Amino acid sequence: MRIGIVCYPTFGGSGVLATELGKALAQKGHLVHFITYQQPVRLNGFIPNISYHEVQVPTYPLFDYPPYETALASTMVDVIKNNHLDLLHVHYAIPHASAAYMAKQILIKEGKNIPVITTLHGTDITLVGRDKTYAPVVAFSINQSDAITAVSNNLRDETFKIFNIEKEIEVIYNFVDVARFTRKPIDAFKKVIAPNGERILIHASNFRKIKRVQDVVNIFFQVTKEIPGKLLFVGDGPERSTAEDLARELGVFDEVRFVGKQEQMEDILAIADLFLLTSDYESFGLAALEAMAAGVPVISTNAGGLGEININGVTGYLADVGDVNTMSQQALSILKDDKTLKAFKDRAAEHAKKFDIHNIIPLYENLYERFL
Ligand code: GMT
Repeated sequence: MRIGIVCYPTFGGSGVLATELGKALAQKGHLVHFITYQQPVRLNGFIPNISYHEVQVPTYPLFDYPPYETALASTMVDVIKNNHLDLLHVHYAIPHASAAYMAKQILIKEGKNIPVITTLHGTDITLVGRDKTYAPVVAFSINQSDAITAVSNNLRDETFKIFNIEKEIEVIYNFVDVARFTRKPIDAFKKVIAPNGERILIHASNFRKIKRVQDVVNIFFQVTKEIPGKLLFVGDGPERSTAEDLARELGVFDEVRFVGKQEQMEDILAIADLFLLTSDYESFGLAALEAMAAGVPVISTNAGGLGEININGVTGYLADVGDVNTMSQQALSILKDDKTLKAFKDRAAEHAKKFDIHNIIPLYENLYERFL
């Protein structure tokens, strides 16, 4: 098949997922064309069967806001026509679903009906999409898609609650390449981070408000009152300074490392003992799944779809949003002895296999085939 993929090229979960999907499809022999405004971060190195088309947005003194969506729709038309694409798969509704609708209508006038599949990822519905500034366009363009998928049952249900959706929404869970995340820890790296064998706790996100990174610091503070630990913060974003300030205030700053945006998550996760995800909402929590695939148990909130991947008492624990006391106790109960920790690690790794890339990619292929 010749497949166009549209996504955000950044470190966010939707872009990571879309890029990994494209790479996996290309490996299976499909021809994949990425259409984005920048090279996606996980699209590194030359991969046969993959082409990348950058959306150029020419500016003009009249434009306070260069019209990205118009440029994107025009690029879609160009790429679909010149590469004879069979379908277009857009990730994150805003503005990809409406740009795809525009491209589809243009091509219909030229005698080509390109199927459009929209995958909903989370904030495109629950946070940004529901804002009345965007909602009518989001609802309309989702309804105009030939197929709609959501990354969890929770997101599917939320979408039906928030919008008047006239079509079925299929749930296709996010996936992880388990083989890639099954790594032996690099001892030298572990020694640098935790020279005295401290437990290593980790959080990875875009540090937006919704992630509640202050809760991560508070949990770490409570844990290290009882056992020695180090905290790794991976990623960057607006709330980073909040986390830094709180770590200083609580006197744990020296035990915390901010390692910034990282591509080699598998190497970092390989040395970690516990992943913390304290979000107000997660449609899925791809970062937590990647942690589990690397054998790292997860303490998370029970918000959104997190309960669909993190199994309470098995792969980690879940607690109410903001309940840092419970999450600290849960963290301690996992980290308290090597035997318990090992049992949680093994079960997390085992459970992640359910979401292995090899199980999920065929679900997308089956969906595509229905439109050919
Ligand atoms: O979490 C973010 O802010 C990034 C966002 C994105 O669109 O990249 O992540 C969303 O999509 C991921 C991939 O499907 C999910 O794993 C995340 O849970 C979801 N984030 C939220 O729902 C807040």
